[in-house]
Amino acid sequence: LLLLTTLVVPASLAQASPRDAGALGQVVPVPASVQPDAANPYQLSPMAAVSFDIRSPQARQIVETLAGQLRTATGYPLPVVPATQFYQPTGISLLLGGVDGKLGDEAYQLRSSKQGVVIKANAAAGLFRGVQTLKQLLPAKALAKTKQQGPFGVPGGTILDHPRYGYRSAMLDVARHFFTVPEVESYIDEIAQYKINYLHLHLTDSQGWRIQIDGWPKLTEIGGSSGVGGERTGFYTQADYSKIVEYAQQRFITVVPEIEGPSHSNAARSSYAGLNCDGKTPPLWLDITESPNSVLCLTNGTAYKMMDDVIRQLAKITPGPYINIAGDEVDKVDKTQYAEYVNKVSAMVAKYGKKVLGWQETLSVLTKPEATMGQFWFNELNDDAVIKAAKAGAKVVMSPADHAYLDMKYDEKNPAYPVGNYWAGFVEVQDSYNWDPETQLAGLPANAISGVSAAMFTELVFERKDIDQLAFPRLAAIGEIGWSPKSTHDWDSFKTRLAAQGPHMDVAGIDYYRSPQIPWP
Ligand code: TNX
Repeated sequence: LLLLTTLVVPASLAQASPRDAGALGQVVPVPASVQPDAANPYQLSPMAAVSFDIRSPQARQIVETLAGQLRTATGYPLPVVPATQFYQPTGISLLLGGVDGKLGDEAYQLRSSKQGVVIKANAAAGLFRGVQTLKQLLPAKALAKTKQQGPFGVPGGTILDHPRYGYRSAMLDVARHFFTVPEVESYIDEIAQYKINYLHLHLTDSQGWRIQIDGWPKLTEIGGSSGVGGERTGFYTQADYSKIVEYAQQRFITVVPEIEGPSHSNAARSSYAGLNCDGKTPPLWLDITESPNSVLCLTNGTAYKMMDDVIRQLAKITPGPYINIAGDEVDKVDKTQYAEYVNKVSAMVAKYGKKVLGWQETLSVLTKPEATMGQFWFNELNDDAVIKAAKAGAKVVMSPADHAYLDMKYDEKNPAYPVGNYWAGFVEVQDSYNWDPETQLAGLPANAISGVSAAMFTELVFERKDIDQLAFPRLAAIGEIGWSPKSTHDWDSFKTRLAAQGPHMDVAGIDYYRSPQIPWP
């Protein structure tokens, strides 16, 4: 083991040229370090077993899934069997331990040689991330949904990999257009391939309220009956939501629920008169724009009563650490009332045992900045306040719209085509890649940054296939910005590696945008 560790070269060296890392480095996001051993590749054989650390039921679940995927295309039996540190059957093995604990739960080592592929990690999360790498190293045909001709090789060598940031999210707006449980689950499968570890669900907005809340049935009966253009209406029962949470958990992705307020709240206000200061419910709002007076009444107590119920119930069905209280775009909200809302609702989140996430606007008014993680989306909105809060202990997630908003169109071609926005400009794949969380907002302390988020608002996203076209391949770029060390970031390397993953996206059924910037095979 000692020998092995010393063989692993620093990322900067291994990645100096992607060609030097050879086939073992053709992965997105690029691993922290790659030590190829081209003379010693593995070839999956009909005799191979797929084994899991006998101490880890989660490792077993991961290999069961992997074996299932590989059996279809290879036609090999690939039995799932237990392994220990001392004995691994020939084939693919997942083992706990053997990786520096300081690198965290998501770190893994992948070693490929003629004898087999061994993935080691401190926790099941790392084993899962390592398996995503393995699937990218195998030829795409090994994961096809019909039987294929071998060989099914894996390049030889050792990868030691760990994330740059602990928070790497994909945000999906299910409020403007509703997406069903199976539609969200298939998106979870897709984002998992790029080592995303949080799914942020934008559950409410002016055009729809999508989560059932006991005691407030009209939120979904009325507020769930709308959507942009009257299309894609609906909501999740709490059981539906739990299904999504569990599906994500099995892919080592944590769900973060978001409830909008005090703006972006027309659907709630159409449902309950008491949420309006004039005591009247406005009509449902079906437009792509924000409803003109979409502000919760913050003086009669009803909104706070509702939020306490909502957050208590969400906290109960959300095993992850965060609840997102939104708080964005509040020009129409009285400043004192806004500050009171953000701090009161933050206190509710804490009372029910969760940590607060909010959009960057909330960072302007916090009495306890150290208790919040703000999601940055736009420069020059409240830069000084963001920096000040960060210096006072707030954490910041970076999702600058001109790089990380997946709902932006790729280019100026046919701006009238309905899918996608362009208020933040056109965002080609290279724009999604060429930025850095540490320099996006000058003066923001690097140690305040907890990660990145690739955000998909859906006012102009109509069908499930639009999600694929917009997210892929840009989500892969954001995934790499968030996972791989800064020293490895290099557009020419990225576009080559991404191109190599095109066939993998094809077999995974991802209907991605064939950006002309990428040399697809
Ligand atoms: C801005 S980002 C919004 C959303 C829109 C999005 C469209 C943010 C905090 N607010 O309400 O859906 O732009 O790209």
